[in-house]
Amino acid sequence: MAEFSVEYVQALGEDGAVDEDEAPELDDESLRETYRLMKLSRRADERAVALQRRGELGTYAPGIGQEAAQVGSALALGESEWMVPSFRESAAYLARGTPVHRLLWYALGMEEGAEVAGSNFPPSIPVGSQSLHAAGLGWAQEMAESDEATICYFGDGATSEGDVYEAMNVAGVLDAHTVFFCQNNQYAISTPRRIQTRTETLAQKAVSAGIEGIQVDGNDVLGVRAVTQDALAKAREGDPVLIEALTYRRSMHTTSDDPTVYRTEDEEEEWGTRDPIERFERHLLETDVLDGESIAAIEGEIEETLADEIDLAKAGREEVDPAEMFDYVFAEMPPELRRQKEEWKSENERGGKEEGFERDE
Ligand SMILES: Cc1ncc(C[n+]2csc(CCOP(=O)(O)OP(=O)(O)O)c2C)c(N)n1
Repeated sequence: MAEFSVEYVQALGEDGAVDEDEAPELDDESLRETYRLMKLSRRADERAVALQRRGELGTYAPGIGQEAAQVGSALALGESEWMVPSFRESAAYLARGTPVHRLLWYALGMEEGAEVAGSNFPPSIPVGSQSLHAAGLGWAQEMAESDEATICYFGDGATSEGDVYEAMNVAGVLDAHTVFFCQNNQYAISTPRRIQTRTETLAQKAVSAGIEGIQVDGNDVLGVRAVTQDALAKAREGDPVLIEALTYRRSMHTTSDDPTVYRTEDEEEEWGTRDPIERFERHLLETDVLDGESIAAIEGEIEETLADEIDLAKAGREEVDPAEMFDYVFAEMPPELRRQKEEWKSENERGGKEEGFERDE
């Protein structure tokens, strides 16, 4: 008979108390940098949504509310280790040193924003499919006897996809160096977690693949960092781990979604009181790692960075011929696609379809 239990970790409580047994050892500089990245991500997402609303950006999936889960985990990863994201990982990308303009290029439909940059994969839209790539990368690391690992991000909805189970199962069998990082943000578009699956936790899905599963408070950046560090250490030795980070998507699924039609204001407010940035900020103020002045300086620097990055994104977009959108699907363009490209170009020359950002979905 098999028996299992799922551990839940929290290092920085909602009341600001730190459990020293669970918290990672980080110096003040690292704590400040963690905070800066979480704030940068929040503001980058807010600016991106505003750009989309003005018709200057395509569809965008903000990670507002998930900054602790993403920054805490991404900072645990070594620079040359692989990050395999889903489509909501702006904070993880920023923690990996990706400049904001690259994230905007992706949302502008530019090929340049969808390249493998450093050891970061591009966003993956088919839900859960990237977990297979991450299992493959982790297997390659095992075969190469590498002491590195791979982290893969996906959501609660993705755990209902066969791909995610298959990836965890094969990772377990082949000793892949993969950490599966599930951000349980309580929703898969409008489907709430409670009807996503009958299992009590998502972490226990690891049990069916024979790998370790653990839950962490995903709004606690210290807990996430510690749990991910541990999981990566195991993965580097050929023991894959599934982490379920309990968090909340505070804004819309994407800019084409209106969450007010499927969830209540009361619920949003309740999760608002657990905001990961506010919780961490309170802790850093109480421990004198930050004060009002240093916070204002960080905020000022972030606004300047974003202004420059948005200019860079727009300048890059202007250099690209939108007709390129037809170019990257087939090695040899089929006649029908060539016809569409020609048609698009001639419309464009007549000024018909130049204002190309109207659409959503
Ligand atoms: C295979 C597949 N099915 C459906 C979709 C449409 N879709 C896009 S996001 C999404 C929900 C994903 O939810 P979750 O995995 O919880 O991640 P989250 O969006 O909350 O980050 C769906 C159904 C898709 N992109 N790919």
